[in-house]
Amino acid sequence: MLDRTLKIYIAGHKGMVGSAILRKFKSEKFQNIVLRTSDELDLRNQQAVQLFFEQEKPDIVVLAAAHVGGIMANIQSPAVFLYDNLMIQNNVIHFSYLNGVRKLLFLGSSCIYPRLAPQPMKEEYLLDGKVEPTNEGYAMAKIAGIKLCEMYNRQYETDYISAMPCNLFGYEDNFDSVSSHVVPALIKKYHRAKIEDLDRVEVWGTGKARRELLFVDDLADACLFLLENYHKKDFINVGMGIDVSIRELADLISCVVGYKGETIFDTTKPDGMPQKLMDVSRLSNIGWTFKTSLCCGLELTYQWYLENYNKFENNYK
Ligand code: GFB
Repeated sequence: MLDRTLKIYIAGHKGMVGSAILRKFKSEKFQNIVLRTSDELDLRNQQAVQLFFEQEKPDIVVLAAAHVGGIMANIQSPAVFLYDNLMIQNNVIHFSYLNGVRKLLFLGSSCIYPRLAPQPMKEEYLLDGKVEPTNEGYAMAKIAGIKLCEMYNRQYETDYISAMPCNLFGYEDNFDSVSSHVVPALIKKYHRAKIEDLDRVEVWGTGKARRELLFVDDLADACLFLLENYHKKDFINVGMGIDVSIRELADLISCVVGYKGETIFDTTKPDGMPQKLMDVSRLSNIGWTFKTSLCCGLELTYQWYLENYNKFENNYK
């Protein structure tokens, strides 16, 4: 078990993933958590990151800071996804090493795998083929992050581990109509359609693409589990090992929201990767499995949206 007095820096604590990890660590009574907002510390800025690490000297680093977005955001600004993420992870990993960080957890994404990888995707399929073009910038950055951790471990004998979560959703997600991921986008669309009594909701793509979706608080639980139980090994998948089609997901979300109208599919919009289902046996073999079913996670997220939606929906108070 990790000593609760260790100094832990959670990079990216304002985002969906980082805030879930912060909640988890607080609930587990960690007493010495270091945080910086992106206004206080721009992780792309090498000198600022150097100074921060020299001053704070954390024992453990959780690298949840990243430039993230859904399929459309990735298509629109691939250079930003590649550049920002490379800069953030290079700075945080390198200055962690130079300042004696004992353990670092790097968070990636299932989009690192080849577009046409056999399903479910095992960790060893990395770099067996070309990645999905809609998220190439993000995937390349995350692959570089995995390799950076692996090579620092190899050359410097550090203990930097990488977790690759499947698609995530939950509290503090981004509900922007264009740049969000599918779950917040559909919660917002179905909720608006219910309130405005609209006949139909438009969902992007064919509805046939398949995604594995994990509630973000379960990911946070897995992160602590990995920090405590996984050492100096290859990267590891984190997910449920179950996927759904976007059509099934849309039906589930419309049901959770209580929308009674029709769903239509806009096939001019991209599907992205045809399927992203991970093999999670490496993780289950060491003793971790998910706790929140998809349906339950969607209900919790919709509840959170209703309680917080003035933040996103000033027109729908
Ligand atoms: O969540 P999403 O943007 O992520 O889209 P990706 C998942 C699927 O949902 C795609 C469909 O097939 C979308 O076409 N979809 C349907 C929608 N309606 C909507 C909608 O209104 N909004 C959105 N966003 N999707 C991202 C990557 O890929 O996933 C990132 O681009 C990252 O790099 C992230 O890996 C986890 O799974 O397609």
